[in-house]
Amino acid sequence: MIDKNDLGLLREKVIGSSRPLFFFDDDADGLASFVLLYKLAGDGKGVCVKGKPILEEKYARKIEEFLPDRVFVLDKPMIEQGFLDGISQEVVWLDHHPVQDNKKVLYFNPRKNNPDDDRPTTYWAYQVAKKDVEGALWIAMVGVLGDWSMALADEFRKEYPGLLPKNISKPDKALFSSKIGELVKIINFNLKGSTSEVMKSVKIITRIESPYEILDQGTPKGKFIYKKYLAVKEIYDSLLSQVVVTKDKVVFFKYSDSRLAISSELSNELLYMHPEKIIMIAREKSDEVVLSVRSASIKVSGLLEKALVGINGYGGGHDYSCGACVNKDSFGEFMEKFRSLLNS
Ligand SMILES: [Mn+2]
Repeated sequence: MIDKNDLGLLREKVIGSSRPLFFFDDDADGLASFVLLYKLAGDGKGVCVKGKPILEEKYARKIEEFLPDRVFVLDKPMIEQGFLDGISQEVVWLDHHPVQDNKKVLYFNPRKNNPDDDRPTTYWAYQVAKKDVEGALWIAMVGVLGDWSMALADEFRKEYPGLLPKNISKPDKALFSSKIGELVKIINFNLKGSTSEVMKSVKIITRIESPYEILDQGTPKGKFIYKKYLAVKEIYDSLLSQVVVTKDKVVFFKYSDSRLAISSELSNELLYMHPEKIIMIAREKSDEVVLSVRSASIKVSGLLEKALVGINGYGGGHDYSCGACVNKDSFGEFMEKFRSLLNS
């Protein structure tokens, strides 16, 4: 966990910034932690870091543009050391992925004290912001649940019983059969598309006060967010309807859409619908195939790692939820190896 003293220090760093710049991951956990700390600071700017799990050195140019007095990095698993070495401002990093050993950064991560405590970034941002930020709980729940954690479920249920019914205790059920789960999907779909589109949604989300503005489309801001969700959902649902499930242990589906990366959402939902299967969703992107793999019972990351040996590609992730990027020409060979490992 992150102890009280460290949370207090993190809070001081946020409140004590007059022009903070926040880099955050491009998912619900990244966005929600940004919204909470941005509201706590009362000022600043957010940059959604898409595509890679690492904050690359090239992002330092954002600092030259904005000239912040302090820099925050939220929910990014890694930071390129060159980024930290190249800037003079203090960098504060809040994350919950495996612990890194970068220099020149004030690093908050619950795994430093306990490797098994991987409660989402938003959970910690909420502990820091909840006293001062009105309506912090619903946005916090979106971020936490977006990372498949129920860490705030009891607190949330008390305030919003209609959005998370009592009988739901597992994150997959919450994600795919409750109103708060739909809200996670709405937020995630608003993070798809071009950077300028995403930043427009992000700006609007920071100004939304209640989840019902979005769910019931009660205000123009809520309507905007919901409309963007529907546009992505149309593509998503059409892809979902093309997936063929047979007796095969593996559900494999390949699509090519250069604009929208929605494999992770597709594979999560397919696993919820078919928990006995291994889900493999592949997206073709120029000369690469980006793959998302899920299973409820088989440690697919081990299989993935072995299948990648000698293949032009790389991958990683969690035991039951991982991904890879494989050269188009090697993909057939990779799939053969993966299947033979699965059957042995
Ligand atoms: Mn996260």
